[in-house]
Amino acid sequence: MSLSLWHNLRAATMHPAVGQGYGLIDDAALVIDGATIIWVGARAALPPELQARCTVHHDAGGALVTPGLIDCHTHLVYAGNRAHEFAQRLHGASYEEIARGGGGIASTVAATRAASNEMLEAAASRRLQNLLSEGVTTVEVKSGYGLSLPHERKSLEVARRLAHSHAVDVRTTFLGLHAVPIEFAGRTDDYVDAVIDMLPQLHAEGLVDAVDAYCEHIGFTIEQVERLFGAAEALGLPVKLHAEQLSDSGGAQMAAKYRALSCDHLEWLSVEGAVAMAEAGCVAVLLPGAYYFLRETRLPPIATLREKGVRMAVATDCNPGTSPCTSLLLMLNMACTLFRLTPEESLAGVTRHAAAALGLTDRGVLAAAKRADFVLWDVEHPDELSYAIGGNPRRQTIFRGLVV
Ligand code: DI6
Ligand code: FE
Repeated sequence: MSLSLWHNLRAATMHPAVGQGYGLIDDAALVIDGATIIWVGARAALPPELQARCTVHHDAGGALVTPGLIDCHTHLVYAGNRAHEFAQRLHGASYEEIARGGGGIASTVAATRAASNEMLEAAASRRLQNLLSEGVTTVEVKSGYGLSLPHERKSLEVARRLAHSHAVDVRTTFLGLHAVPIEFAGRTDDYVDAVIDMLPQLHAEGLVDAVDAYCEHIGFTIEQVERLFGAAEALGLPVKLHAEQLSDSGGAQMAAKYRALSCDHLEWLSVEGAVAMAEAGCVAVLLPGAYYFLRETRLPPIATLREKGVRMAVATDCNPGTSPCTSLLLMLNMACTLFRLTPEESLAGVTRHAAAALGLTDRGVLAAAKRADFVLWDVEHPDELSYAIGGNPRRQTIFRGLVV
């Protein structure tokens, strides 16, 4: 069996067993067997018999290596854009007013339904390429701009197909409870029933890795989301939740009852919510792009999350309404500047903790038995990844053991 050796690199393993923060190893070596890492450590500690079995040697030229980045919250598959609403907001309209007036998510639903599979895939592919250019190797993609069985299926299929044409692993999340489509106007509970009916079908087609919902006063109530979560639980599907973004509705406590993988946004999260999340092992996915773009002023309770031991992830929330963002590196910077995360916390938020937010245990750190998804960067120290605004220091991505 042929092994490959990567050497002359500095590793930010992100592995707590290696050390606090980045789990740094200066002058590191990595041994890869096919798509799997089988050894990581200081080069001087590499067992000679293992080195002897390495038939391919890669000199990383002193680069920094990190795990492949994971964008654990995106709405990548949609048609059109909402630049006109951005302009409306600059003239004083609020996001909620635009949504109530029939714009917002509804306008993207109309555009997405009208788009052909090819158009939808091309639009998503352009956004995905931006993410990949900055070292993303796993991306989560939510549906939620279809809102009927055929259109939700179309979005999820497009998302899955992206993995065939790009060097990335795609995880799909069914977000049927994103908004009420016009054909159900005034009949929200009937729409919730319809979504509960869609779930087993989409699941049977292998299109659903997790189930999400938009729990908000302009979205769905706790009771409505609970009905869907009950159905997901019966199918053995994990759940996650858009929670406490614009108000504290107690969504986090409810999601914790269903052992949600993550609660996302959380600007209005209460202490009780944070405690419930900690007890359930639920990851807090922080979305500084949406906070920035909506010019929110209320920060997620970072100190409380830290104190209660809730793991924090960071993602783009790439969507046309509240975070038209395809730069995960920019989110690292904003997580630090806006949310006051440390650079170590930010990088953990797009690696180890992002993996946890997707229920994935085979990635997010550089360690033996993990997937060989990693990125070489032209930086000396990992702090530089969250420090810079713009610029892209990625040198090379290795996906499943292969140089991309
Ligand atoms: N995620 C969402 O689903 C909504 N906000 C957010 O952060 C809105 C998406 C949209 O306006 O299209
Ligand atoms: Fe979102």
